[in-house]
Amino acid sequence: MILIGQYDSPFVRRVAVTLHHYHMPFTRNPLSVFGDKKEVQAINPLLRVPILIIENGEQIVDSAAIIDHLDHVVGNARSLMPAHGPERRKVMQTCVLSTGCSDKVVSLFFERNFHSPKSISPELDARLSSQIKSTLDWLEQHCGTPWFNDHHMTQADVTIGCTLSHVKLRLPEFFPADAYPKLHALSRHCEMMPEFDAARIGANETVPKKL
Ligand SMILES: N[C@@H](CCC(=O)N[C@@H](CS)C(=O)NCC(=O)O)C(=O)O
Repeated sequence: MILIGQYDSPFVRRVAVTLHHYHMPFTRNPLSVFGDKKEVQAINPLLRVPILIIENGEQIVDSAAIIDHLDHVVGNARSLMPAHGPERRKVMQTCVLSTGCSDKVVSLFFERNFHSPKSISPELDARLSSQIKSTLDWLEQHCGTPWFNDHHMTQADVTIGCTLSHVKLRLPEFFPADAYPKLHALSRHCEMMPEFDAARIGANETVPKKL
């Protein structure tokens, strides 16, 4: 399998961590949605990563669709997504909130990175900031220990771990050291796992200053 995308994307990274967790071999093509626009858009008309090319050549886009495929391949006994019931709903909802938070972090970072301070909309900045902050507050409030769902590592941990490393990288002021004690502990716990270690952001995996 080939995973396309850079690890500074929380969406690409959560796919990589999941692949490593399931011990599924893959190679990575770290194409950039900025520097390699044509190549990425030839595969995904939305010009977004991650993209996973599976063994038969099929191309799957979107981290949720990719992880759903990987979960089916490993089967219920090994899947990071509980098979049914309230636990499945909780993990699903948590992943939706965590990836939604990452969407807002990407939007706010792009807004600030690609506009001059004069042309940034303060209203949009405030809206995105409140969406990020209130979602991190919700995650903190519902976070267990040592994992989000206490004793079981699930896809919620993979996804939140990647959301948090991305917030720290792009908008660290939203995740100060003296706030969110449970999320800081979860982030440290995740980053010590070999599957997270195997998906560290490379020094050259960056976003340009201009589109
Ligand atoms: N819902 C998608 C979101 C993917 C996404 O937003 N990827 C970003 C990288 S962090 C991207 O490719 N952005 C380029 C763009 O939308 O212009 C997923 O879960 O895969």
